[in-house]
Amino acid sequence: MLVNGQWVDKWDPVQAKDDQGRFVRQTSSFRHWITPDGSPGPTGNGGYQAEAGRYHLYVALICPWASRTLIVRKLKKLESWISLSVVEPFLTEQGWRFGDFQGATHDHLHQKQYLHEVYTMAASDFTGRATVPVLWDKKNQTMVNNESADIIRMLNQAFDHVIDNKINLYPDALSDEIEQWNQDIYQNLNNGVYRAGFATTQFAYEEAYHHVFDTLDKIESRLHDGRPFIHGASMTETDIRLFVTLIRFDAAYYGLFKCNRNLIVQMPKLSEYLKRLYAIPEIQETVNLTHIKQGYYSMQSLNPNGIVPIGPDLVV
Ligand SMILES: N[C@@H](CCC(=O)N[C@@H](CS)C(=O)NCC(=O)O)C(=O)O
Repeated sequence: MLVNGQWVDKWDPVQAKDDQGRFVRQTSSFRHWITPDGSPGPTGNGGYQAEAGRYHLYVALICPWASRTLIVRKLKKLESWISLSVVEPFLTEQGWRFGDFQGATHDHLHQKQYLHEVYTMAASDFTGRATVPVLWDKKNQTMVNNESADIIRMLNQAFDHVIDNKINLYPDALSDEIEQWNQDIYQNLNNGVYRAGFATTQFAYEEAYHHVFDTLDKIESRLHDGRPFIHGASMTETDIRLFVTLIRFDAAYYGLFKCNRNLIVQMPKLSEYLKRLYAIPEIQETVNLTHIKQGYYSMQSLNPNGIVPIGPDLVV
C-alpha cells in the first residue's frame, strides 16, 4: 500500500481485520461526483461537469466492484464518453499493474506501470491502498472518485441530458427498496464472500459463510414468483450488484473463499436469473473468466503455489 505517497511492503490482500478476525475493507477516499452542470454531488466538491472525452476509467476485470462500473458504462452507452484502461489480473508486489496480458491494456493516459502511480499523481502524499475502480479527470489531472457505488450512481444519470439512453437503474419510485437491498447485499454477499475468504478466525469465517448462504437463499425464494429482476420487470442497480458476485461465485468464491455449501448452478432460480443477466450483451462483454480465475487464484496468502483450477467453465 502507499504511505505518504511511497509504496511500502509487499501487497497483502487482507486490508485490515477487527479483534475477532473479521476482514475489514478500506473506505474509499476520492468521493467527487460528475454532474450535468458541474455542481457538487452528494459528497466531495463540484467542478466535474459531464463533458465528452473528459473522463477515464481504470478497472480490473477480476474485480466485482470495478466490473459494476464497466457494466453501467456499457449499458448507458458511455464508451465514447469515458475512455478505459484495464490492469492485468495478477496482483504483483506493487499491486495492480498495466501490461500485455490478454484483455488488459497499458495505461493509455499516463503510461504508468502500476496503478499506485496514478494515485500519487492525484495526491502525492496519498496513504492507503491503490484500489480499482478509479474514475479520472483528464482536464484537471486528478481523481474524481474511487468508490464504485458512487460511480455507478453518477454514470446512471450525469450524462442523461446529452446521451440518448433511457435506461434508469435507480428510478425514484424504487430508491428506498434499492437502498435497503444494497446494504444487505453489500454486507452479506458482495463483501460477505470476501469476509469468508479473508477471515483469520474460524468464528469470523463461519459467520460470513452463513451470511452468504442466508442471502442467496433469500434471493432464490424471491425469484420463485417468476419475476425477471429483483425489483420486478425492469433491471436496476440491485441486479448489477448481484450479477458481479454471482458470476464469480462458482469459479472463485466456492473454492478459494470456501463458500462451498453449494454452487450457484445448484440453485435453480438463481442460475436462471444469472443466465438472464449474462444474456444481455453489454453485461456479457464485461466478463472475462480467465482474468477472474487467474486473478483470484494468484492471491498468495490464500493459494501459496498459485495453481489455477481447470474447472469450472462459465456456469451460464
Ligand atoms: N470500495 C471500493 C472497493 C474496491 C476494492 O476493494 N477493489 C479491490 C479489487 S476487487 C482492489 O483494488 N484491491 C487492491 C488492494 O486492496 O490493494 C469500491 O467499491 O470501489
